Amino acid sequence: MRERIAADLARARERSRLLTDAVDDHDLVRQHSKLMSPLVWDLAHVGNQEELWLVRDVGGREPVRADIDELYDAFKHARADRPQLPLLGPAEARRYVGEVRTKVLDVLDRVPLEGRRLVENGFAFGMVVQHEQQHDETMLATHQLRVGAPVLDAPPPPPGGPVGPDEVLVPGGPFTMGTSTEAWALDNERPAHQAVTDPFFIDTTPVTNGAYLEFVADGGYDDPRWWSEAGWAHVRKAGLVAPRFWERQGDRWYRTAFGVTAPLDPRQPVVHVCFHEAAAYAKWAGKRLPTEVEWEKAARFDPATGRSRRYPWGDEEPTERHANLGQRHLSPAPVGAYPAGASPLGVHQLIGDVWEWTSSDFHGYTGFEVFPYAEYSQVFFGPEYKVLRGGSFGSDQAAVRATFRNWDYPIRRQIFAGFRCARDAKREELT
Ligand code: AVJ
Ligand code: FE
Repeated sequence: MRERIAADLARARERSRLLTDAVDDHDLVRQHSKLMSPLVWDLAHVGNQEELWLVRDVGGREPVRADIDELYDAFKHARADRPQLPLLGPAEARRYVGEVRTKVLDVLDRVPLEGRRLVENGFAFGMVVQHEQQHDETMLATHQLRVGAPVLDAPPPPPGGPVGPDEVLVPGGPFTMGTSTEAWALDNERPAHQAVTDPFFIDTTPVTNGAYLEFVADGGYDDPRWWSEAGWAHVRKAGLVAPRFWERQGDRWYRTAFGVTAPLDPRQPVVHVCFHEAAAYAKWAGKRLPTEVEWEKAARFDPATGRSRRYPWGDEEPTERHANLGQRHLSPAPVGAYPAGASPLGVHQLIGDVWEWTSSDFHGYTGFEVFPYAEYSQVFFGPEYKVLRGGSFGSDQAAVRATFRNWDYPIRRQIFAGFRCARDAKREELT
């Protein structure tokens, strides 16, 4: 287990380093969007959380820098205000995270991984790995918002392929949702419990750019019929006409990703849409967004055994054959690119590619217990946030599984979010 933890910590740090070494000091300290922190804040914040949990709490060691806790406490300063703080500069931040990591590797060598719930199965280390990987995805989103010459490079995703029918029927009835056994699952994924759905249809793939373009071309953004009241108010006020980073030149559409503008790929899942856009498209298509319960059932339920899997393809960890994860590619992959990652019912690309908006508000499951701190999940429970599932091409495999829950405001578009549609099954469609 220690080796695996050390490898996961190293992979996260390699990614953080790549994302922060890619730009010069000026781009590291400046704010690329009011929605995001300066990259140099993310870097030192990752180190500070690692220090708080692993050096001080788990390791019982002296603080490395007790004087900077306040600067890197996400609840003390809004993202928009962070550039004005007396932050560690690029060289200092790099030195700080390195010093913390050296101590953490020593703690990892010496501390018993049992006897205290926080360290059982390496949980605290797993939490810190996931935290760094989540910030690596946030930093990738900052890169997407940055204006200037491209600095990131990665091979294109694998080609698309056949995906079968447009939608599949998920049988009604109970299934096991959430987990009580996944070692590194976070508090909001717990506990395992029985959830029940009616039979429903869910799309085999995320909604593609090509399909979404039909909604745009049909005047979808100008027609209040498709939008909720809040969605319509937002689309008008914000002046939305298409997904973020789309641009029309004559009668052709282009998309800019990480500084590169290219013709829209009609087979790739749409990305950078807000919840309101997703819900409006679904209504226009005669469908709706899946609930979070439906999404998880489609992703985990194996009708042959009645069991819930860890991932759509089974219980094995993702490989590059299963899902587009880990920033291996800098875009979603075309639909059908991951046949090995499909669920037993034939639903593709649930994990990776794009986060998928669901219609559900973010709440704790029945039996939820804060662990180990309320500021990870509990303070966000309530109707202001919508749940997203499945991870994106920017998410690392340590920080996604079929029980993993993400959340954001329904107007946000900077995250790598798309969606798929669902609909109720009619009586005559049940076999
Ligand atoms: C789970 C992605 C919503 O970025 O706000 C990072 C993850 N929590 N540091 C976020 C997180 C604390 C969180 N999300
Ligand atoms: Fe954080």
